[in-house]
Amino acid sequence: MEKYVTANPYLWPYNGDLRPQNTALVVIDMQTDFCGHGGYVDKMGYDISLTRAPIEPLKKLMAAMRAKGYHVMHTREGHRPDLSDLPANKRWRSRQIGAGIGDDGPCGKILVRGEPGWEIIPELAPLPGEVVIDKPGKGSFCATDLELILRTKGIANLILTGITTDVCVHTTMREANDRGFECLMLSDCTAATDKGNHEAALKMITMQHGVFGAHAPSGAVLEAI
Ligand code: C5J
Repeated sequence: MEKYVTANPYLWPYNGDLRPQNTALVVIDMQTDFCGHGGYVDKMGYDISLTRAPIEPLKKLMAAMRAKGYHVMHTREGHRPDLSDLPANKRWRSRQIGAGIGDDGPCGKILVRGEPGWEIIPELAPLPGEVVIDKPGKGSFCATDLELILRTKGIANLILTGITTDVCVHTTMREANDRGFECLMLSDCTAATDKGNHEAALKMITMQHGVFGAHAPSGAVLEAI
């Protein structure tokens, strides 16, 4: 029986093949560095109440999807402690805004693997056995084994959540769409450091009848599953 999420601009997934076996909830970069006090986003001077907004809806969604047996996966943006995977222009750019990646901050070295700021926040911690992807960039497919894992598990549909809508979540959606994955971004389980950018990122998805996929509030997924 076909099953769909009521989404914009089309009922998602396109083929109605929505099952726990072929669908993953991907929770992107819900780390202290992006939504905690003293983390990277806070140090840059952005309002972390914006990036914290998805926490509650995500808790509810993760519990529901886990209970139904859907795949739940997580990503963490961060660099090796020796910074050998940190491009010079990324380090330079972050220093210009006062939050140098690899430099000491209130939560340890900013965006460095193993540091307190790099950890996923405890409220949304992965459960044992859930896939966690460590990525050095914005996209979750760049320099990671995510695609291999998804293909091995037979996953075709990705429900994309986390922070930030316009940077890591959007980059991941674009990478995934180009690889043929069917993507849904959740409007209340994502957030940007700028409200206008969040809205714009959602609107971009809807162009050309869903050029990167579709978007919906998490309530629509809860209803469908
Ligand atoms: C950024 C992210 N904004 N997770 N990373 O650098 O969106």
